[in-house]
Amino acid sequence: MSRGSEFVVVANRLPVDRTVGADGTPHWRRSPGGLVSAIAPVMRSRKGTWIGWAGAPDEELEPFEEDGMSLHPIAQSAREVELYYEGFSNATLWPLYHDVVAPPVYDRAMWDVYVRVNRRFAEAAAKVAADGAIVWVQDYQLQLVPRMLRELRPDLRIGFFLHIPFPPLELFWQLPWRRQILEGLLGADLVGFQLPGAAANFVRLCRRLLDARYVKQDVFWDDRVVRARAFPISVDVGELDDLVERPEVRERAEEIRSDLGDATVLLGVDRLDYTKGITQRLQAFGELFEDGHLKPGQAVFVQIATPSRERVEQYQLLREEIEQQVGRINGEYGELGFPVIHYMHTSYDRPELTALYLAADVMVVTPLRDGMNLVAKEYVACRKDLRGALVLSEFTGAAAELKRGAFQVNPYDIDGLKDTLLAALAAEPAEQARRMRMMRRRVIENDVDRWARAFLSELERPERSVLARPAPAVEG
Ligand code: GDG
Repeated sequence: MSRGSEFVVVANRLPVDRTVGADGTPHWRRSPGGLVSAIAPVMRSRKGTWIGWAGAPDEELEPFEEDGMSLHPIAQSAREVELYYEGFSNATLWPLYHDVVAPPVYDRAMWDVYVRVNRRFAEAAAKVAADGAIVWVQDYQLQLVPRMLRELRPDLRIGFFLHIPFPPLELFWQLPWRRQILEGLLGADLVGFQLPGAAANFVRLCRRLLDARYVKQDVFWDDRVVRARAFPISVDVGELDDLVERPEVRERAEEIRSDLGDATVLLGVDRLDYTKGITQRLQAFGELFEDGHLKPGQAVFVQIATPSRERVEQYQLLREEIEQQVGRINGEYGELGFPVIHYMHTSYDRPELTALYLAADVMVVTPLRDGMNLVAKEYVACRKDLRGALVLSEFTGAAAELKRGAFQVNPYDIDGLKDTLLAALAAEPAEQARRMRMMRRRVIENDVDRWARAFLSELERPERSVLARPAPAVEG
């Protein structure tokens, strides 16, 4: 492949999903979600290439064009998927970076394969990038790529964005490969995080673990300046606006409501993940019936749990736990044909999801830790009618922006969660509107397009040579 692209995105997954048409022929379809729609226009205008895995193991695919984007598939064997993706990414890094809410697995074979697969991504990026190109690496699966790529192609401008939290020093310290991960990230010119606190955690670690010098959020490393900055990600407000305006989506929302009777509708939408606090919210909801605060028929909880990482043991255990819990609560408080919890372990298309947002009186978002949480912002973006209430965990990135309008909650505090659910259920339309207006202002101002532009303009901002600067003092 010739060195051609001025702009390269490196992500674990390609931005397309394979679908099979009615005649049995496979097609690619652009993946839903804000990240892809924010980056797609930049890809088109800059002759971009997206490097990623197509989603099926043991498959060698040639580069191809789809939806105006050049796509460069990276092959992974079934064993690599098991050790790099399900293993090191999702059984080690994911729990470690989310406050160890599940115990991380530290396994040397997983680490070795993580290194090997990261190198494959870095080599592919080194091949496709034009001289001086911008390369934007995404997320925790690829933290070694910035350094590996810089060694291969020092001419490139490399950015990295972490979609999940970055843990405090005290937790990161557990990682047997802590130094390698940190040095991997320091290969970038700009390391982006969801929140300023995560950027601060990173800079503090660079100082304590690597003895790196820094000034504010600039780390001096290898005769370069590595900038650590926060760029809170958001949703595609325009896309959601179009969906909300569709008559069939509005009709579907009405239909969902009438199917649920006169009950007030609480909604949860999450990947089935132990970080999302699903069991805590269902426990609180169940106890409201036990205590007599709610009567069957008065409120229903619709919980969509999208299947996720189903081969990782912790996820299998969680699924069993939630299904037992739902069965127990419905067995206790449901009535024939009227369960109090409607639990769906499946994924829906965007119009159906939008109809659910429009049908919900209270959106319940209770993660134990979450980098941002786009579901909370999607709900707000859809409620142009200024109705509905958002219950939002303090431990989400979204809480930083939405805290004034949301009903904030600590999901570990079940009594507090119950009180907050009751307060949200009791909010009058005028209060709902006042809160929703505040939240909408933030979400509309800072949509995902603005996020992508902010990151890229910071990445492209020229840096004076570190050698031309006065020697920075060691702070902290
Ligand atoms: C990671 C970080 C950060 C969910 N169910 C269905 C469906 N979804 C969509 C939602 C939303 C997305 O998936 C989930 O995004 P979240 O932000 O809520 O959570 P993670 O998947 O954990 O995402 C997170 C994010 O990256 C971005 O940086 O905010 O903190 O953990 O868009 O609507 N979409 C469809 N059907 C479903 O059933 N189509």
